[in-house]
Amino acid sequence: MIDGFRFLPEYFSPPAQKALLADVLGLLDDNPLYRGSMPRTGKPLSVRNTNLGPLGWVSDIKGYRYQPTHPVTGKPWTPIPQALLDLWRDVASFPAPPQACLVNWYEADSRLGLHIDADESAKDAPVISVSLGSRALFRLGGLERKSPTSSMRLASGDVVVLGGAARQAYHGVDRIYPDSSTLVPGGGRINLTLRRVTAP
Ligand SMILES: O=C(O)CCC(=O)C(=O)O
Ligand SMILES: [Mn+2]
Repeated sequence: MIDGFRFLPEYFSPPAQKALLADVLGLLDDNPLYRGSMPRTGKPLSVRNTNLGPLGWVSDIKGYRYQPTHPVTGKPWTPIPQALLDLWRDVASFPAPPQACLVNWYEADSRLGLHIDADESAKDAPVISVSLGSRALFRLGGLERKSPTSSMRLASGDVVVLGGAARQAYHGVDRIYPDSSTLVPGGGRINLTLRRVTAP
């Protein structure tokens, strides 16, 4: 496994998952899920997104970027919930807080192609990911698209840390296992990724 990858199974207990999910669902009214699109082609993304925090990751025909406002409502994103800031303090080993929490909402047939998280200038901060709801088949590769990959299932409450070399590693989600959890309404999966965007 590539250096700097950490898997923290069941980091969040079932009650903590419920509380975190309630926080996130409660914030969707002000930060509605929307469907972004691929740069250049405009092809719709398979997952719907929203963000929390001072900056949010956005993808549209013009490209990938971070911005302080929701692309549909034009309003600032709501602050990142305390439980996620606590997670960052606990595992990030980074002296400044995360600036973006990307919320990915996977439905039964959603997937996320192999990619590197490359739109942040704070390259020495990890990306920390929290899974809620149905299980996912997560694929982790190396520094090149053609590097060998390995797959693992991520379940509700699991946390993954992409730090060190793994921060620049290819990764993606091949599929989810819909209805493997009843936590998320509709049997879907929510993934939350905490990111530091600018160097402190
Ligand atoms: O859903 C996941 O487990 C990974 C999400 C991810 O890689 C991303 O949002 O960049
Ligand atoms: Mn990613």
